[in-house]
Amino acid sequence: MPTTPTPSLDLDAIREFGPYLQYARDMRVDTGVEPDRYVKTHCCFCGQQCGMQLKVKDDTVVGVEPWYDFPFNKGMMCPKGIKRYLQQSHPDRLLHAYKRDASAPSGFSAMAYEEAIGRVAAEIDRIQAEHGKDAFSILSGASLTTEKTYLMGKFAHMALKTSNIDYNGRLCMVSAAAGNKKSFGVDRAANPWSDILGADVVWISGANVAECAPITTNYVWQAREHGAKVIVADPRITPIARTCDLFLPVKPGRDTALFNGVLHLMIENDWIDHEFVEQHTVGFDAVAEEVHAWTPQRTAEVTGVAEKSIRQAAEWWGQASTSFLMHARGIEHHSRGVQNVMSAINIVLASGRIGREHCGYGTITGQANGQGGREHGQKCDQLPGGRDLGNPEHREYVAGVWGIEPDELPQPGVDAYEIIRKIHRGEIKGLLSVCFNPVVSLPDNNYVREALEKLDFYVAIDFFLNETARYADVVLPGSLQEEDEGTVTQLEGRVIKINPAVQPPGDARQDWRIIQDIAKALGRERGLTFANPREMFEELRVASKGYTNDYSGITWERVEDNYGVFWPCPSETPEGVPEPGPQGTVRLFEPDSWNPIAQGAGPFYFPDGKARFNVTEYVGPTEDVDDEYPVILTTGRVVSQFLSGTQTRRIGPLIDHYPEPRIEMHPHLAAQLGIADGDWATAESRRGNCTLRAQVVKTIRPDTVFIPYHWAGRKSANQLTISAQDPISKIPEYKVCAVRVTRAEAPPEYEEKLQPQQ
Ligand SMILES: Nc1nc2c(c(=O)[nH]1)N[C@H]1C(S)=C(S)[C@@H](COP(=O)(O)OP(=O)(O)OC[C@H]3O[C@@H](n4cnc5c(=O)[nH]c(N)nc54)[C@H](O)[C@@H]3O)O[C@H]1N2
Ligand SMILES: Nc1nc2c(c(=O)[nH]1)N[C@H]1C(S)=C(S)[C@@H](COP(=O)(O)OP(=O)(O)OC[C@H]3O[C@@H](n4cnc5c(=O)[nH]c(N)nc54)[C@H](O)[C@@H]3O)O[C@H]1N2
Ligand code: SF4
Ligand SMILES: [Mo]
Repeated sequence: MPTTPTPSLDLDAIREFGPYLQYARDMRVDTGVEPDRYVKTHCCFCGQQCGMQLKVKDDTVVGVEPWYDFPFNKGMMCPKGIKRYLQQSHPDRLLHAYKRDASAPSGFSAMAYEEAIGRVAAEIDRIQAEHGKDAFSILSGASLTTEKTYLMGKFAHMALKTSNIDYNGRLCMVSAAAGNKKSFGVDRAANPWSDILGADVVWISGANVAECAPITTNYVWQAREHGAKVIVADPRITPIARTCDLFLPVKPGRDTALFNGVLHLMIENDWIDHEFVEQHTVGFDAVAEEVHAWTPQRTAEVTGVAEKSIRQAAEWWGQASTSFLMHARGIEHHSRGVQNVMSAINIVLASGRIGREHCGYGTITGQANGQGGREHGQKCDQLPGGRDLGNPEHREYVAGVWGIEPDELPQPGVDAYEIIRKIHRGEIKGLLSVCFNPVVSLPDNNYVREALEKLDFYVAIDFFLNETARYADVVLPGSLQEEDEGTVTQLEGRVIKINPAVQPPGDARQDWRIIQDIAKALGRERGLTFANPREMFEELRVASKGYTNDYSGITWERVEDNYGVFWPCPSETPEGVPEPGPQGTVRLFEPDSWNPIAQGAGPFYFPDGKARFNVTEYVGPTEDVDDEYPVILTTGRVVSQFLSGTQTRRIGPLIDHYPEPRIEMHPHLAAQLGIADGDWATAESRRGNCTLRAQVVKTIRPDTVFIPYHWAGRKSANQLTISAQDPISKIPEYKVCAVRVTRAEAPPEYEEKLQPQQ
């Protein structure tokens, strides 16, 4: 393909200190224009994957319209989804390949695409020849379609033969995944969201539903309209908490104690479904023994929640006849995140309310493809279909599908943060990143920056030059979601179809083409010559067949015809086992359901068909407060910004909504520190510091401050956070570390940049 010559990219403004980005507000896209066509597809941002229509004119996305028929959101959207169209013709869009160039004012100059691919292949070859296969690593992402994530795993394991691939879901869904696997044997929300309607009690732990899963708010409120009691456990009175019936202001890092305390009361009052526990679970007695010590008084002391409220929560939960429990990163981003998840599941299992209409459980998936992206082989220990890279039988099956010997597959590698540590130690020399911005999103990011500077060679694939890509030797122009097609699996476990609306502009390419171009330039294109994403999906169907995440019965047509298909959806079932309906397995764990692990022995995904109660011993956060660092810092999100902000910090109307990160603190703490609303304040941990304006609000525990993490450089919350990880899931402990907070002078470097340029 011919390459258009270009001047060097004008990145002067994009600097480490509070980057100047160009804002899409300046684009004057006229949303009133009559489009050439409407494309039914889904949002590129969060895991709810709202159905929407893109308005397309002259190969440009010019606006968004509701798609009322899509059943999950019925035309509703949040501010991010409505403004997403401002990315595609954004002035910052990468239209060419770039190389690092010290003589260019921006540090980068454009290069021909083919030359860039050749350079990448040569560096991969060199590094692997000199230092071994594992010396080249990959960091991938869960905003990619499932087809691309499948390709990334295959590229790493089959073409590069490196163990070292992992993904940004390591920062997101892995505690939920591990807890679900240990309790249920399978990792997916157990129920469709329609089961929330009609639940007597809705329990929400550590999820800022209204800001981070906005459409779910509607489900919760509809349940409330029908009389449901809503319980929210969070250190902050979030917007959903303002409308709940019972608020549990849990101290960060204490959720296992809270759930153990609730189970204690359920046992004491005999609010246990004995028949279900007996028939469908194992391990209850050991858990009962563990929670025996969690009296309401002790639970209150540890969690900071009043004894009265704990008793009320246990009573409502214990006596309900239908219920839905959901949680998100608030209980999962911990060094005991998996324990927290299992302790939540324990109160669900004890109630017996799962696998039936209006009786449900679900972890709220974060990224667009946070579900599908964690299933098909881009995790460091995984093969497609949820199979294990360390399991000889699984290796044999997938190797058979790929036409290679099992011995040719590498052994499991290490998690994303450990990849960074290996880079820091000089054990890994090369990195390819796609759809991941670790400089902003990983904890203790001063360490991450040091590591990136040590790389021999780094190539990043993105459509914007994110802050990590600024460390790259070569940047390749990838595709936006609307420039490609494929499937994603949204938070209910429903596989849906992303439809292409426009072509990638300039030299930009669909990400999968770029990966295959690299494989070809390496001379390692065997198995990586797909003509389009549909071919990848067809292979994935076979590669996932017969195991937990079985997609073999799903076709793109079936997805389009049924507003999505829920996995597992086998292409054939044993004699006597009914095929799943047209929408696949909508609800998991129905009493007489069949799955490939239990083979009819019971509804859960273990050989005996029974769910597991897991003993959840309470262990506090890795770094607790002390005299030197007396305040708890917790971090998270705001409604108008998304993740590392690469995308949403470029969309003017979203910036206007929340232009700068602030340190949220209670008036009591603020008074103690002599800080008024709007004053500058410095939060300092053992790892770094950050000076931001204070936002004094009554909606947070007085012992805790909150900083949203969507900003880079000196505004990044991850300068402060700790890289402690859960020993099982390896998720970082974003939700608790210790800081001290002091009043500060305005930091001159970024005072002037408070408001985006007009
Ligand atoms: N607007 C917006 N929406 C998003 C995203 C985004 O960046 N912006 N990202 C998407 C992604 S990838 C994800 S993972 C989800 C995240 O969605 P959520 O998990 O809902 O969001 P967070 O803000 O990370 O944290 C949720 C809540 O946990 C609380 N919390 C902190 N510590 C604790 C604790 O120890 N215990 C309890 N019980 N609660 C605690 C915080 O106060 C916060 O209200 O959102 C998705 N949706
Ligand atoms: N302190 C703190 N840190 C956190 C969290 C927290 O709560 N607190 N939350 C964590 C969580 S839950 C998450 S999910 C992570 C997210 O952290 P990241 O994954 O690093 O964040 P993203 O902004 O999604 O970065 C993805 C990059 O991929 C690009 N991208 C998006 N879609 C595509 C695509 O289709 N193709 C290509 N080529 N590129 C694409 C975007 O432009 C962006 O530059 O952050 C984590 N970090
Ligand atoms: S960000 Fe999430 S809630 Fe908002 S429109 Fe997109 S998918 Fe829907
Ligand atoms: Mo996430």
